[in-house]
Amino acid sequence: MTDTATADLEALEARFASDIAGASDLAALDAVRVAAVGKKGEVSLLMKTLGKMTPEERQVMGPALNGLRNRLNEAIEARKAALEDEALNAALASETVDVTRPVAPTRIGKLHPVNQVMEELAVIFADMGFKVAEGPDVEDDFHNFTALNFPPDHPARDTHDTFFMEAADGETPKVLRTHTSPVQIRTMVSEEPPIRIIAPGRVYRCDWDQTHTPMFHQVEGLVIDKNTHMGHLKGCLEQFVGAFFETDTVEARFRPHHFPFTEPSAEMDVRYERVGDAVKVGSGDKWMEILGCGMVHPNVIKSCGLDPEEYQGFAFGMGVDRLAMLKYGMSDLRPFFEPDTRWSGHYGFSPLLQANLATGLS
Ligand code: 2U9
Repeated sequence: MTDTATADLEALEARFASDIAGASDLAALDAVRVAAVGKKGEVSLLMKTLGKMTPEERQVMGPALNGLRNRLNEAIEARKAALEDEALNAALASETVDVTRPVAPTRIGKLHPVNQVMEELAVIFADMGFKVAEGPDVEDDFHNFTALNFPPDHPARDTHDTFFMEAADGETPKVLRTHTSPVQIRTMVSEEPPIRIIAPGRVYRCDWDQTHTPMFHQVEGLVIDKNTHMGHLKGCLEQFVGAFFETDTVEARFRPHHFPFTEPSAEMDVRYERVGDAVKVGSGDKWMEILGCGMVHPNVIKSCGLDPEEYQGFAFGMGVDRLAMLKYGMSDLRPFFEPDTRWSGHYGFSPLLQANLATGLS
């Protein structure tokens, strides 16, 4: 009896093996799987008959059926993998993308002037050896104020100027960073000098009128080394203004100022004239304030764990939105933050043209 039964099993295996090999797609293969080893498949039904066999028959048929089921399952898996490979290769062959074809500019939109200016800044400062550094928008009091030498009663800490977040249990309240300076603090704490970084990004202040928005963009820069001095600051910033406004005739003047984080501090003005809504820097009879700067305060160097007797450096900061308005002739800040595609169509930049110093920034 078991001899005929095992012969039947061999025939059954040969039939299913041929069906598996002949399955031309995943659906056909699944149909074979159901017919063979599915719940009501032929092999499964045969396994259910084991209970009615004599112990001798079961001793032969049990392992035979188990082996058959395992071999069929393996064959099905192997065929499935082969069919999936075939499907993938067919898709890869038929769905090719020609990446060398030009993209229709209307379909990819425009780069916002703020992003364009940030790209330009990164290119100009990279040429002078600066890296771009980034940090979180939600900051703590230490990185946003204390480490930057803000006294406890400084007006910038007031809720009129700063967005405070509700404190989590047992924690001090977080703030939306009011400047990108915490990024430089984090870099000074975690990296060994020499440091040369710019920190572009969003900043937040409780202010909302014709020329102020509660979120705006800043770029700040920081250089820390052993012998960095005001001459480096002046040379670096004059080179930056010349490159940004694309002129060889930058004339700058530095007016004394006060910031808690720099000493001495200054504001830098440049000679300019208006040409329509945009400005031409390097000629004319007017002076325009362009940025704030100074030598990093020894207290700031100390709060980052560095020795102010060994290290010194300079820092600067400016508004990116204002830089964009000056260079590209926008007179109103509000549309910067409105979803008006006519505005971005007019003032936006092609994302396919990368700012670079060789062929031009914009
Ligand atoms: C560290 C040390 C010093 C960053 C600086 C300014 C001067 C500045 C304002 C210009 C217009 C910001 O957008 S604005 O409102 N900023 O004038 N920022 S020096 O000084 C730093 C920063 C970080 C560790």
